[in-house]
Amino acid sequence: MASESKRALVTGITGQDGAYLAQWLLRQGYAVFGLHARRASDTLWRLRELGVLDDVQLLEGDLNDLSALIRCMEKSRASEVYNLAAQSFVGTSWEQPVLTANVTGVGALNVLESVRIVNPKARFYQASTSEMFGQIQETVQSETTPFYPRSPYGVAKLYAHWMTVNYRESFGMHASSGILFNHESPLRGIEFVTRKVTDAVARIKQGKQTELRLGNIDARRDWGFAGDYVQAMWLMLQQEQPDDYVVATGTTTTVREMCRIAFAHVGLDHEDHVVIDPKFYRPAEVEVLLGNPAKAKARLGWTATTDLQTLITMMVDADMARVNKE
Ligand code: NAP
Ligand code: G4F
Repeated sequence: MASESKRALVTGITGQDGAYLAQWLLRQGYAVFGLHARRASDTLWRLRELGVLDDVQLLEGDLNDLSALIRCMEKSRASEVYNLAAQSFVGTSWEQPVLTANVTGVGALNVLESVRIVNPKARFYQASTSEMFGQIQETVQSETTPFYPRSPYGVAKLYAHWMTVNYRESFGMHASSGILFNHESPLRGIEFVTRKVTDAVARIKQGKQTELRLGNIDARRDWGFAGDYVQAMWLMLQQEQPDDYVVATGTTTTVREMCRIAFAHVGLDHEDHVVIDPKFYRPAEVEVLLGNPAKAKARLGWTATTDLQTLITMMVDADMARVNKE
């Protein structure tokens, strides 16, 4: 039995980070509750793949339904609340800006409100993002770098970020915000560029596809492994004082180089298969992101353990096995 102080509610538990965080919290002895939005198709595959589906308790609800969130807080009696749910795909945020604002922005406020109403002493984590830096104002981004979001997603996340800061300052809540740079894994959604590439590499290698259509491959990202990053979320809520932290590797790489690594792992040359398709260009691009994780290292004792080569080869191997099974 988990103690009363080790009860966690995770919104977005069916997503990439939600699944890894659930696994991590279960290993720490928590009773883990997850907000589960009703969908027509299966969204539980990640929890199943990590072998934790039967160990978490799913509670029905949506980020835009405050009454359901209040009920989840009451039922779970959570002492820690991790708000990971979001419309998280940047590209979609131009097609569905209002939905993105409602879910990714106001949805976070709903979670904060449910905590304030039911148990204001519960500790709260907000999944903020390096997308808030957007058109970067400093070469290396830290907690003090000014924000300049470049997408409806980035703008919505910035609203949620400042509401988290505001609830900390207004109500004395233990509310922390992790400004996480891109993090990936074999559980990454297929629409994000790393997984789109590793899935295509597996299909091309096994003769099921010939080309891979991409947008701006000169963009640079600071990519880490999601399994490492969820530990930083947990560490933030174990601190005496709430605060905001950049979580990153401190290395930036182009999409082009990431492709080269993925294709080379199975003996292919990316230049033989990658086709540039303007359809995948964004109305406003974030050209480069590079984080400084010094504060997370000094205060949380957290560092990224997985370099890009290791991460991408892990993802290609997982997709090779998946495609082979199809
Ligand atoms: P993800 O795989 O896209 O997962 C998003 C989760 O949100 C899913 O569980 C999804 O549920 C849920 N969700 C979406 N709309 C919802 C709604 N209206 N009500 C309730 N749940 C809803 O995202 P991720 O990569 O794990 O990222 C986790 C969080 O960190 C997100 O907030 C993301 O914006 C943020 N973030 C991610 C990164 C990164 O590189 N991965 C970096 C910085 C910040 P369904 O499965 O039912 O759709
Ligand atoms: O993989 P992406 O879609 O991730 P993006 O836009 O950086 O957002 C991810 O990381 C954020 C943290 O910085 C999170 F907050 C957010 O939720 C999400 O997890 O695109 C990465 C880069 C972009 O510059 C994009 O233009 O790859 C470029 N790219 C080039 N061709 C492509 C493609 N991206 C996608 N998704 N698909 C392409 O075909």
